[in-house]
Amino acid sequence: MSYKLFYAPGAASMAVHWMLIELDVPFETVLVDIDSSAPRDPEYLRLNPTGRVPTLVIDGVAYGESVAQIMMLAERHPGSGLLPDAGSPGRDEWLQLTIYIANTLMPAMRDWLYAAKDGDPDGAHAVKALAERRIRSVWDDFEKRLSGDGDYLLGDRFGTVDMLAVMLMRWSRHMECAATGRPVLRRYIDRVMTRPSYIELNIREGLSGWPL
Ligand SMILES: N[C@@H](CCC(=O)N[C@@H](CS)C(=O)NCC(=O)O)C(=O)O
Repeated sequence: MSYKLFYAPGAASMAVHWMLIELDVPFETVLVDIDSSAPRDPEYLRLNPTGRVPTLVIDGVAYGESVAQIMMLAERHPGSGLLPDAGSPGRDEWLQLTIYIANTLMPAMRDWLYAAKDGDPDGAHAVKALAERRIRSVWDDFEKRLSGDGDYLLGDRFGTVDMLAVMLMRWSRHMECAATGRPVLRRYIDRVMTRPSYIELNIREGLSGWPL
């Protein structure tokens, strides 16, 4: 299996990069400058017509969508322990939470971060306010999950949903609803960030300064 990840530091590629590190499989990375105002390289657009990151090339075939990429990696490496096995207790809950993150949290984050670029800049304030309301309701859900016995979103095992959640919590750092402002979420972030894979990810992506 060969993997090539097109990424930008701290972007939606972060969770996929983290997953590859957790799986401890060989992979290549290619940096994409998503902040440049120059048109995206046509070569890149051929791989991912949205021009966004991440793009994951698996055995020569390019795929977009970070959550789908994580699920593809999970399927290709069964027994990783990063998700409940097919047919095992907890698998349905894993699917539900993964889709909830992809359908509810990720679009709200995109709306907040790109309100003025994706839409009418005059309406950006209202879009961001609605996005923030949606993000708060997800944090409420995560808080409930983390107030039980388990240390992680799906109980006592770290997994794919935690990589997605922590990446997205990081994105909230400049929002009024920053995840770190909630003690239960802050303790969870502090727990996850001690993982060697997270430390390695931050080194490889040159990230620092979160959480403060
Ligand atoms: N739903 C996509 C969202 C990807 C996305 O929005 N990526 C952002 C970075 S976090 C990006 O590439 N932004 C640059 C742009 O929109 O031009 C995914 O999860 O892969």
